[in-house]
Amino acid sequence: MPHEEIAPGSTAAADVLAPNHPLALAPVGAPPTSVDGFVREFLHNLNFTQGVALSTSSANDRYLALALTVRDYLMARWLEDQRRQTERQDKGVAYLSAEYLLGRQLDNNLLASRLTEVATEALAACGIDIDDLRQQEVEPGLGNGGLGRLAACFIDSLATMSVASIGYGIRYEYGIFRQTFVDGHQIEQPDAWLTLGSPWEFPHPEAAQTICFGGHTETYDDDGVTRSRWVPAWNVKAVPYNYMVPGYHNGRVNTLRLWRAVATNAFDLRIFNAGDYAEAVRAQTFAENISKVLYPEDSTPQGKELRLQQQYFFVAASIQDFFAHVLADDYDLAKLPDRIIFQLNDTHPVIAVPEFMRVLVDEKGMDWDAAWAITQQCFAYTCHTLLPEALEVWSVDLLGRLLPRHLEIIYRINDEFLLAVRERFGDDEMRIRNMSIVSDFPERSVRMAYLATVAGAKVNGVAELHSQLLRDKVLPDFDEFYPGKFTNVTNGVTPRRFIRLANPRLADLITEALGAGWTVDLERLRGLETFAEDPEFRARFAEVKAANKRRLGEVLRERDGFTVSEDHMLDVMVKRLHEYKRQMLKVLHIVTTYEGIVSGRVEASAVQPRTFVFGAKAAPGYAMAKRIIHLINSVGSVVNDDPRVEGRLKVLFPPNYNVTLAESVIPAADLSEQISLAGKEASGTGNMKFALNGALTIGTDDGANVEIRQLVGDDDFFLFGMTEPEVEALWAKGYRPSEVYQQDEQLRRAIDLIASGAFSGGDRTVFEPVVSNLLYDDRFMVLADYASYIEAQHTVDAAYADQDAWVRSAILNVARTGYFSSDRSMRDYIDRIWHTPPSY
Ligand code: 26W
Repeated sequence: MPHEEIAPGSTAAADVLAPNHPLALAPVGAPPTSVDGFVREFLHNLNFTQGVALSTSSANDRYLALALTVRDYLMARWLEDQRRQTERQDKGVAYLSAEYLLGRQLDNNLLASRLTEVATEALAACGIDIDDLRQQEVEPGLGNGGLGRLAACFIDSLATMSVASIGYGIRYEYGIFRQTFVDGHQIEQPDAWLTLGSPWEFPHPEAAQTICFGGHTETYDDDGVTRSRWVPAWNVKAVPYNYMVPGYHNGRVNTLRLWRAVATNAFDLRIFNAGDYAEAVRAQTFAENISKVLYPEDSTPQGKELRLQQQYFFVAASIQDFFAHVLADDYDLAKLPDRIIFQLNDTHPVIAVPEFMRVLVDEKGMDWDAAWAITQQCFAYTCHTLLPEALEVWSVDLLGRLLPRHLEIIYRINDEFLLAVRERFGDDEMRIRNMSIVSDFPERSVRMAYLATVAGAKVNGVAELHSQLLRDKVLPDFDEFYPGKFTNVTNGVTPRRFIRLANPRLADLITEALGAGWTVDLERLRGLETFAEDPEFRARFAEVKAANKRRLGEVLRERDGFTVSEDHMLDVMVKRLHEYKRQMLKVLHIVTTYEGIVSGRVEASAVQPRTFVFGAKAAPGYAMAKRIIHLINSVGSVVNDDPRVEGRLKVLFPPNYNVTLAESVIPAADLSEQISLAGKEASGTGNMKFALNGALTIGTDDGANVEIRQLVGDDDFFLFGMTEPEVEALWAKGYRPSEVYQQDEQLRRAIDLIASGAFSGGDRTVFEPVVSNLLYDDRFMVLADYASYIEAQHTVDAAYADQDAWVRSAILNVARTGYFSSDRSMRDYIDRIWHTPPSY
């Protein structure tokens, strides 16, 4: 029977709730409330916040009331941690990131606060299936891919490890676009994630900061000292929205602070009264555009003014916030490096460096040299790419218009840096040109990665190979000039979201085998190695995988009308669509297998039944990536409709791959495709999620694949393709893809089939650009690695035929990849970069 609605209670005024109040600080270690208590709070929120009765409430009302209830149980801890962070003035981390790809919050927050069971039962008592409410939540997709998801994993780990830290970013009104397919083509729709209300955020308009832009600079005499100041032309308000970041079962709640842009003067009343409404709200529209939408470009910067506005907007707000609300008023500025380290998540927040200098020198009156010495200890920089086209530069012209004082500061930093380079290496003009932060070609511009490298106390890549290539290929002169500055921190993923939440069956099986505790000490998964030898455990592990496939089947049926065959190998490639990641190589494998069967050359029964699953968004302006999406969909239609391969081959490409879908797809996968050209994928983090969920990897020697293979071992990893030095050697020798095509009959058949129009209703023009790109350009050496890839896929087929051995391998993958917990990444950042004190 559903409970009755309840009447409002009364509370006495106090700073924090009385200790016996149901929402007051509960001891860590037990659920903070009973089922009855939860029912009462839930109905209270439904009645008094949503303003509806249970009987008339919508699913969204119920979801919101549930979210508020969970939130309430985290609140006392959050207030406590906020109080402690301002009280204790020891060193903390400010993570500066333009992206946080958070995924749904409800389940994570239930898990962190031990409320999952209590809430499930409480809702059941009200006649509600909690699963229906989970589906209500639109995930905050405030990121593009790997970099944004990494930031989300890191803040989860920081909270779980009780590290004093705060995440700063942008509260985009529209996150990454929603992808749909029309006739196989990608169509982008705006992601209006806030429409039905966002119960996880706490706006604080009273704590808004003013952020200035434009104008000019001038010098003035300050008691005999010549000083500079910035006279800006316009400004906007940055309003903070706080989000709870609960640690896992440790009673800790950190903060993520995202900034929203609003107009300083909502509108000009004079114009409004004169009747020109459009003109009156123009300023407002202009200001609010700054946090309106996430740039969907991944790895190819669009030198757009609005993007630079976004970057400066959020870092300037964060630095002001730090000085105004985090740092004690009487704090000795000379000791700033003992108090704060700003971690720069790629170059997007690097404009924080001149902003910090401007605040110290122009506003706090500090001497330049002292300020620079401090700044160089207060920042560290993580690089997430090796693609030259992804290294951000800003034109001097634009910087001068938007941030004139910052440009001056950058020039001075560069002048002094180049002077020091001359002192060390002599007048080697070539080297000076190569190292200059300000470059002259193709137009006068600022190389943000160089600025970050000069300013940062440390510079890190995101996997061993990547960090090595960063030192050897991208920034060799800097490595020589700054010995000890470069380091590595291999990426990681949070086991809370990507094992516990995404794969509860596996989580339970692991707990049964190893006991509790592995979720926060993932190296304990090693203990599963012995279980891999136990036939009964293998059977149970196989049953978990099978159940996950069934669940994925349900999700995809509901979402897209797809059917997933349980007896198929699930071969999965999910990641952004980019040529360097080589979805085309996967397509060639599918077409080769298909062509082999339909031509009669290969016996269908000789091929393991496989379902190929893709998930990928293409940047809206990336024409080749969109064509490849169209090709995948077209190959899928033909293959799925062809009775000759029925029951053998299937291609599924659910649209709008996001964190929520990842949580269903990854636990169901048998084979993980990590097939980038060696030297191109900085790390990859999907690769880690798959291995930890018991998929075997087919992969190149690239990014973190290298470390995964080292840990897992060659017997349980399908390696193929050239190594990075081999790639370099082939370029040096001269790479002619058309020759590879001529010499490999199987490859020729696959490419010819695409070129023939077999996947485009006989129209040969549709995929002609894809084909000629492969034959005559092939920047990512798809054809060069083709033969090796196909051979490795044969090995996969043979291995899959022995199910028991496959399952053993899968268990060993889980057992040996505990290293890839983002908790370990955080420990490495603390030891190698941040040197923050033990947590409290
Ligand atoms: C628009 C400019 C731009 C440039 C670079 C946008 C986004 C980027 C990112 C650096 C791209 C990115 O997400 N990189 C990925 O970062 C992950 C986390 O470290 C790595 O695992 C991936 O290998 C890397 O591609």
